[in-house]
Amino acid sequence: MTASGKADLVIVANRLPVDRVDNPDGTPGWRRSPGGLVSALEPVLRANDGAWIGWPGGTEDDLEPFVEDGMSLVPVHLTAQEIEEFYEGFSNGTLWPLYHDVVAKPEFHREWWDAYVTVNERFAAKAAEVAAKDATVWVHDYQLQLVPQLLRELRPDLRIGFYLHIPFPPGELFQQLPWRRQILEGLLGADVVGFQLAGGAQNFIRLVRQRVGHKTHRDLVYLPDERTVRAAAYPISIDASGFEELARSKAVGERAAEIRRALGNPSKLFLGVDRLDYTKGILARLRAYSELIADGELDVEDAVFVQVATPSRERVEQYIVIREEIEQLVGRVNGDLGRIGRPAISYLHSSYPREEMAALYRAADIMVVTPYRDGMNLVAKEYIACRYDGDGALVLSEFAGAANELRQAWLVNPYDINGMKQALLDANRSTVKERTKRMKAMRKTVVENDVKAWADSFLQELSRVRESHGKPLRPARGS
Ligand code: ADQ
Repeated sequence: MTASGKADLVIVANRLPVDRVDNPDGTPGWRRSPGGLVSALEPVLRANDGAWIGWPGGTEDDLEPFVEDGMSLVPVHLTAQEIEEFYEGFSNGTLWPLYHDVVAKPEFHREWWDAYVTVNERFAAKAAEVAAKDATVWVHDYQLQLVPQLLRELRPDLRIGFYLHIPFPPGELFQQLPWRRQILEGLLGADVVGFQLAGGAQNFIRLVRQRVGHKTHRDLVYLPDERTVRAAAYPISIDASGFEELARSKAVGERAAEIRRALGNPSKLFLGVDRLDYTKGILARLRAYSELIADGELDVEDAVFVQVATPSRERVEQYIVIREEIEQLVGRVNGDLGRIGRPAISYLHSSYPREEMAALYRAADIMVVTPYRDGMNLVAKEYIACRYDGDGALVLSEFAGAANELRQAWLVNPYDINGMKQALLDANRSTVKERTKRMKAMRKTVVENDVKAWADSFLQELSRVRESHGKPLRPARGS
């Protein structure tokens, strides 16, 4: 950010890339959140005097812009009622289930929509205030789909990009939304609308043609004011070399061995790692695994399933229900099938630092990722990045965006319990030769297409549109 408080690159996301912590002296402070998005965007942010606009979490309303870890951060305030109606309500009770194949029933409430509009207006106003003349603004995710259009009305000089991290649904589902047209028009305020998969981009283009009536050709939408909007796929990835480096470290290697020891040195360790969300298919995979034990195909004496579930959206009703269901299933399975010191499922409801995640990935023989629908799923890619030894098996849902790239995984349909049981067995019985062949191919994909390549390709596309408009982005040093 320049002395005038203006930035040439502005990231707009629901959350700021930092979490509130208490300093040792008791005063409140900030800690950088661990996500890959932050590490991908930080170098570009630095190279372009960038700023990041987002909600800091909580309801404090007196936070001024601040610098943390070299990043200029601009807080947007939410009231307790807005957290309920905009965040828990319209974002996570309406859009999240609607965009994930209605795995849970979306709720439509007019007051939630009103809060969504109000909060999107606040984010747009803040971005308009912070962006320098001809700056580039990159808006992220389903909570902020109205921001591109609102911002364009305030600041027609800007280059605006939007990226959706979750799937964009087929028209048959999207059309349930009472405010479908407003969302489509909101997104059309961007110059480039990015999706995880080509299918999402095509769904969007088709809906724009049918519902808004604009002309389209391939991945372009032609607007009456002569502007064009590009809608295309930019599959997100991870900091692959960072994860590999962690996994190779002595400390992580030792911790991986310690984890296996603590579990009684099983000959096979199955692992699931997810945000505790009903889209992730946690129940179905644990059911499939427990049936294999009940059938005598696996034995608790030499196999264990470790399921790590990060607490998430804990005040939303559907999340309270799924948590109870998982806990009941784990209790029942362990009660029925476990032995002393040998639970069938080791269940952890907790969040861990990256080092511990890398150690879990290193320790796991079979990584099980079975969402009913997932934009990408970074856990699958993180596991691959950590298996520098070339071993390890990935069982992956066809309905995760990652399945598009990781074709050599054991692909499953999470609705088909028998099919999942078979895939778990096949992965379990595979030879080292087969596993390393598959892993090698998947590692090539993940290493060559990391999160930096993702951010660069999106921003490059954005700087190509409206060539006459604005300054080109300065690439990060070393790229
Ligand atoms: P998520 O739904 O959150 O992301 P995912 O892509 O798997 O799903 O990312 C989860 C992240 O949280 C991973 O980086 C993982 O390491 C971390 N994590 C999970 N459990 C953890 C734990 N117990 N402790 C610490 N960290 C944990 C959304 C979309 C995805 C899309 C991403 C990025 O739903 O489809 O891949 O955004 O675009």
